[in-house]
Amino acid sequence: MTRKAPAEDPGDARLRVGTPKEFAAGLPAVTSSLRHAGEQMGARRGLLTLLQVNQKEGFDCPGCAWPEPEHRHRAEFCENGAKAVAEEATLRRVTPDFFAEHTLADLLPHSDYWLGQQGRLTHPMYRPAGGDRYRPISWDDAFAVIARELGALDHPDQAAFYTSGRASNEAAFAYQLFVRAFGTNNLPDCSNMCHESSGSALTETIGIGKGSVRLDDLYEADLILVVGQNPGTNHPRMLSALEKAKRRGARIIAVNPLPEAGLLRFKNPQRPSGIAGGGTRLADRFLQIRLGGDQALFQAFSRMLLEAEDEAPGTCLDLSFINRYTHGFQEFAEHARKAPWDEILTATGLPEEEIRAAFGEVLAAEKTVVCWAMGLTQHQHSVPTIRDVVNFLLLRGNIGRPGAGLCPVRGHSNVQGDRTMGIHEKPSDAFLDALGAEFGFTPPRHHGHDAVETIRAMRDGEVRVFVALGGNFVAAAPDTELTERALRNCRLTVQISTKLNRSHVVAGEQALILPCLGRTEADLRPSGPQQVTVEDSMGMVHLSRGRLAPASEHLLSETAIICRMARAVLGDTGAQVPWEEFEADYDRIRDRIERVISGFEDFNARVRRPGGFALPHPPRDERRFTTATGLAHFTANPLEFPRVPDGRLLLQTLRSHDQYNTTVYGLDDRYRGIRQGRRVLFVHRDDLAARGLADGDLVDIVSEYADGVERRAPAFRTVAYPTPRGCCAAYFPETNVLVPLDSTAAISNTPTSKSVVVRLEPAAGA
Ligand SMILES: Nc1nc2c(c(=O)[nH]1)N[C@H]1C(S)=C(S)[C@@H](COP(=O)(O)OP(=O)(O)OC[C@H]3O[C@@H](n4cnc5c(=O)[nH]c(N)nc54)[C@H](O)[C@@H]3O)O[C@H]1N2
Ligand SMILES: Nc1nc2c(c(=O)[nH]1)N[C@H]1C(S)=C(S)[C@@H](COP(=O)(O)OP(=O)(O)OC[C@H]3O[C@@H](n4cnc5c(=O)[nH]c(N)nc54)[C@H](O)[C@@H]3O)O[C@H]1N2
Ligand SMILES: [Mo]
Repeated sequence: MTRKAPAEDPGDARLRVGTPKEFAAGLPAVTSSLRHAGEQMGARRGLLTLLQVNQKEGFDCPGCAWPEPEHRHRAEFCENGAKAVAEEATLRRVTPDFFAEHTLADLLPHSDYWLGQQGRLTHPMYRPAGGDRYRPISWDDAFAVIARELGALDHPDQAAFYTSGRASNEAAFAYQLFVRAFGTNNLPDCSNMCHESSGSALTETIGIGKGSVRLDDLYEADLILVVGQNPGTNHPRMLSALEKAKRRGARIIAVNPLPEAGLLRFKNPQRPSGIAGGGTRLADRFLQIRLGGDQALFQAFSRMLLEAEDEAPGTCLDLSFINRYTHGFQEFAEHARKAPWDEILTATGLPEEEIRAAFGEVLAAEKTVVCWAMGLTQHQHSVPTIRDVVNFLLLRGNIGRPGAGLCPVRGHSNVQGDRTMGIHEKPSDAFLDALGAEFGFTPPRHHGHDAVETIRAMRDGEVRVFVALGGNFVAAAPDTELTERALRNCRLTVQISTKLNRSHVVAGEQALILPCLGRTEADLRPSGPQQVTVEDSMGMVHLSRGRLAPASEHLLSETAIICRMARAVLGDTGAQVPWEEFEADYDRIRDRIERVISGFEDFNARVRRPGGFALPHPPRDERRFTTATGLAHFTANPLEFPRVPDGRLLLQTLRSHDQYNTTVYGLDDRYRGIRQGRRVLFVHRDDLAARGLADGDLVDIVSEYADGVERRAPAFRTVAYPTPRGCCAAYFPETNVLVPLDSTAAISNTPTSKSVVVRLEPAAGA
């Protein structure tokens, strides 16, 4: 399986490689924000739009899920939030004329960047079976097509309903209700490819799959470990929080194979000294760990904590917390004391002195927070790794008290809220009971397909209709060639989207594009302007209201699309849901959310208070652990780490500074010194030399997996880079072709996008 480079990839011609930056943000971030906004929206609309981001009366930034601070700056956004907004508020349009001019075959060779740059979708479009292009369709006819195809299935489980984490709480609640009333739990979502490992590990060990810290905890921490995360690019507003923590005396340890600019030094563009001065040094220590070595590191820390307690009993562990609130300590301690140093050193690739020096910081800190993102969640052993993070924090009672805790940093701006609303292929019985009782129907009980299982089921002809509420499934999913075949194998694919993307081009026998309003746009219904709600990474729920004029008069809100689709598909059968009322006034949806999901008492009133409200988090709020035993669980996990055959490298697939997942804003990765190109492979200089290669050579990346299928991504430019020996990095989605569908994390089933075994071959013709 080889994926050709897209037509407009500049490849050789324009790529420029400079030195990686040592600081994030500062003036270049400000100019970059304004440039992107100006290009897409014009200077005036651009500036006015940016000033509404994350204000109390404005819209929630569609960029990431990092929470808003209590005291907001006039401009509470970041460079990459600004790009996300500009991307949505663009003045460019993809009209029916565009589709009349381009067949699907014409669109296929174009890059994701080119597709996204065409602009906002304006009309519902339909590609009938056998048609070579999309043509306009009315909303009613579009819903009739969906009703016909869903009605023709032998069983509701032959359909799957994907969600990307930008959907609002109201849209997500209505969607999962529709899907369950239709009769299936096939609700795969982007979480399955993202923080599922965090959710799995945390639910097992502390009883709730969400992080246990708030912003204030970060400010009060003595030590913050930032592990497997690149906040300078992906959560830039987190840098302000780290800076504030730092000013209050926190120490920061960055654990990452790459010396990411944002982790090292930060110039806060919201303070004058940040524009002109040298900025704040963030990480006090940088552990340049090998890919997948984190479980070993946390086992080493736990072992050393136990040994320190042995040496000076009563000084290191929080035994009263352990005795009162936890389960499984003895068994864990016995196992952790034996954590083998030789394997720890191999797995981490770190010198023992460095681990011991970092441990000195751990020991000195009374209150510790661990933050993490995809560097921890997308490995085969991610769930045990995160369990070992929990063990580490439990030892010193670092869960459920101020200044300490677990901080999985979420990606999409409402991915956490969508799960709270029931977007889950494995719903709990309690949730289904409450949903069924409220709406007078019997929800299906058997679990549905997650993202990877959905691809298999489409490939095998078991799922025939695929509906996506946002996202870009074909480009975000692993094993691109296989996923494309799977989607093409469907009778019907339906994409509810704001912008053109690959999932419109690689479609089922019949395909529908249902264009929707974005977060920035006013949603006017007969009962007045509507607002939606979202939940951030720290469990705060607040309102979001767009104000811009919609990109086209033909757009519907996501919620309206779902309600109308539900009426067309379900008719008067099954659940008693007032879809018309829901569509007319989202307060009515919130009334029902309040009755089904705990923590939303008095939802409509509380969410209208400035700043919204916090959802309950029993471990954080009252050290109440909602596990089977009612206690937090220590777990004894065998040490795992990726073992790479001789001559092979371990590849991680990550984000550049100019992209939002599959949306490519531009071709630069400023902090890593890359300009005008995305087909680059970051490799250690000695690993290049060992293969007889040099910096700048053109190579094919070939993935090796037990199924014997050869997966090849051709024509990548090597960049000698400070990454650990044996580890390399390249951008997704270009490298998704290399991630085998069956290579997933144990338990969470998340594709192992951060550990793909590869070999390098000189590119054909190079
Ligand atoms: N601008 C922008 N913002 C975004 C996104 C975006 O694409 N663009 N995406 C959003 C989404 S959905 C998400 S999930 C988040 C993603 O946020 P991140 O997780 O920060 O995203 P990645 O680019 O995947 O970066 C992974 C980081 O982990 C490191 N890493 C990789 N493997 C390992 C490992 O084994 N151990 C350790 N310790 N480190 C490792 C990499 O070097 C890199 O720094 O960002 C969200 N915000
Ligand atoms: N190899 C590799 N693969 C990965 C990852 C990785 O690190 N490496 N990361 C994974 C992760 S963490 C995630 S979260 C997934 C992301 O997977 P997805 O969430 O499916 O992908 P996105 O690129 O975020 O989706 C972008 C599309 O969403 C649509 N969109 C944008 N805004 C809206 C809106 O307001 N409403 C609607 N209806 N549509 C909208 C636009 O059409 C846009 O093209 O990718 C995963 N894939
Ligand atoms: Mo994500």
